Amino acid sequence: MEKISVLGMGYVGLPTACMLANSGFKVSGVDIDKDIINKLNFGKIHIEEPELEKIFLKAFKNKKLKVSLELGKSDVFIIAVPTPLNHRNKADLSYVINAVNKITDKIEKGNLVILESTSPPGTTRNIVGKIITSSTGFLAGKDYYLAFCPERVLPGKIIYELKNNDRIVGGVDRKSAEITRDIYKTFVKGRIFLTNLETSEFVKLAENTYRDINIAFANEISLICGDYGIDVWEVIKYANMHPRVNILNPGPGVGGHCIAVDPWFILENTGRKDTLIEKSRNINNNMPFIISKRAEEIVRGYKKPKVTIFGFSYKENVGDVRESPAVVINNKLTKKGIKVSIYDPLVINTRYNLSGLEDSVDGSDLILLFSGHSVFKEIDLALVSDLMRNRNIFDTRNFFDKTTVERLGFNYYNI
Ligand code: SAJ
Repeated sequence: MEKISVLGMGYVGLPTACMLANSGFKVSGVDIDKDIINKLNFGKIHIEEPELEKIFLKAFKNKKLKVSLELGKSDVFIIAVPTPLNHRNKADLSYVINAVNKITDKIEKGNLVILESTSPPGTTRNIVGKIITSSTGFLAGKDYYLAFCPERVLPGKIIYELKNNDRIVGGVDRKSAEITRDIYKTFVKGRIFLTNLETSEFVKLAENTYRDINIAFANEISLICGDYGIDVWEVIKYANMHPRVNILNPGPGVGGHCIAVDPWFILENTGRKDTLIEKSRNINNNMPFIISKRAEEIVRGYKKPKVTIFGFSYKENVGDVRESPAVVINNKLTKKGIKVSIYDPLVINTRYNLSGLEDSVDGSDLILLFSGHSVFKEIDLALVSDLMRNRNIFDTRNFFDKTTVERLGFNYYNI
């Protein structure tokens, strides 16, 4: 197994392709987006991620990684394309299906096909495997190898986690899982466990669903604490001192393409109703509405109010705004006739109108801290306070120090 094609040059496919190339494989990175391929061929990456540029340039300059719109023949095909949610909360597998259709033209006996894209249980066997069999007559485990090897990396720490996290590989048979393990073992320092296809698909979904439910619990108790006039952050801090308690943080909503999506994939094909999983999703989805309502209440009474959102990406220290609940908050406030300005120095590619720090706070009545980027710690709040019309901070992440901002004359509101 020398030649590997990675289909999908996104935030999982590109780093994985670079790692494999730097481990000595001849890697071909394939994407359907011309702009991405052109940019990569110019030696530039299209994703903001620490260390990624360095490992990409190494692989690219050594000619171990080539990128193209066309898929060629290969020993291994890794599918790392998006699996978004459609409007009925079901997995949109169209990118996976397109990728598999391309593979069916090139696959030969003895090749290995690996699905990395997070998918509902059964996808590797019943979608990937079935398409290959119906187009080529090849049987998984007999004529070619088939595996599921989910990514588990955290945006912002992708390169570190690609190397160091444990991996759970599912194979259609033992041999498929073993060959996959041997390929990933060339760069993974973590442990690699082998199981069957459906178990590894489920494990990936269970991890993200567990996190979603934990955050939903944090969000729910934040609302209940509000009823009692108790500070939820203090409650969580003390509760987490118990050796078997680890409550996550409440926040203005759960975004990104994983935690807000994967719980629906777990439920897909089961027909189960009234689940804890669905309730948690709804609690988290409701948070941006609760936050925008509260912001509206804070500025009620001001003439032509202006709100400044600090941090527009779906979470701290990343520049990714796709599926960011900040978008919901922005839309809600704008619809209410409130002027919204957005300051996020990490966000580069967006159709939203972003402002520099001074413009964004000039004449503002409220700073709504949405994502707690570390760089915000360096903001001169005294200068900001001079520029604002009314001094209010709504800190949805417990990011600022209450005493410090109050000393500067701000009214401080927490979640
Ligand atoms: N959030 C909270 N409270 C918290 C933690 C997160 O409100 O205590 C919010 C964040 O602000 C964000 C959302 O949840 O909007 C998701 O952020 P995240 O940091 O929890 O997760 P992702 O989506 O960036 O990455 C997750 C990771 N999964 C787990 O930690 C179980 C990552 O390891 C996965 O590889 C990734 O999903 C994925 O691709 O599936």
